[in-house]
Amino acid sequence: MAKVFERTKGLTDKPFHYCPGCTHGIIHRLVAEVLEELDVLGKAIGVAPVGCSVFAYDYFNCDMHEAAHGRAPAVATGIKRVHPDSVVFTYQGDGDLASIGTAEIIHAAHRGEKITTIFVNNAIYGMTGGQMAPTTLVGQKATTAPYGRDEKHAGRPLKVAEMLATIHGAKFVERVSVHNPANIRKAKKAIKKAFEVQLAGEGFGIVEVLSTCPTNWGLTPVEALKWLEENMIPYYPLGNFRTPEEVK
Ligand SMILES: Cc1ncc(C[n+]2csc(CCOP(=O)(O)OP(=O)(O)O)c2C)c(N)n1
Ligand code: SF4
Repeated sequence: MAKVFERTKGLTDKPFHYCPGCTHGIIHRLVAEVLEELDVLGKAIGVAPVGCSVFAYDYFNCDMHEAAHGRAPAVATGIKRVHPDSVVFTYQGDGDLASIGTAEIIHAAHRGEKITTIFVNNAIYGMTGGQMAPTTLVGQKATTAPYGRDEKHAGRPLKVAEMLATIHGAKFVERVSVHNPANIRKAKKAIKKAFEVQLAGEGFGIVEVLSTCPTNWGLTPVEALKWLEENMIPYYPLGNFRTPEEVK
């Protein structure tokens, strides 16, 4: 019988530890499939963050390195400069990238480092129990904002893709979502383009992926997908903010 679907070689056999309905797993699969399709698993080096995806180093079937909280772009910079022929990526949550690691991501983009960042925005600190992140929506409840994020106190949520698109060295910037199959397909295309930008030697590339955290949002997996669509997408519009001519 003809095989119509096969598990990607880009993932190891280790079962994911993610909560039921968490979309980190989908995003892992997309990155792994892209690395396999581009035939770069043998020269890919990923940098895992601190956060729920800390064990990414066990899941991706390529060389992996762990970084201290928020420092993945700095670690990836060093790896890429020492091994310019490798394909280097970071996988980071919004607490990791948009809070403690804000300086590292802005300066990696500013320097035009030839690395690819997969930025998982689930609007909350997942691993540590649901604290407010820079990306938490106004009115959204968090353990450190029990009445919901107050704009007067915490400002508006940070739009990372829009902010990085203003930086010259950021050559590919796109925001996608994985809340339904059509968007999962678009997300994969964007991730592939971001890696192609690196392979073309163009500069820094980032894909912001809107993701769910049913556990800390206090919703079922299905409710969480709906909540993302109805609440996150209006504030975080999907789309491409920058693509170099070479990969259009
Ligand atoms: C230097 C340092 N500060 C704080 C922490 C605690 N910490 C671990 S994970 C995390 C937040 C992770 O949230 P996010 O990056 O959004 O990823 P998620 O778990 O939601 O995927 C924090 C604050 C730490 N491990 N190291
Ligand atoms: S706490 Fe949230 S982000 Fe972390 S694995 Fe569970 S659902 Fe996913």
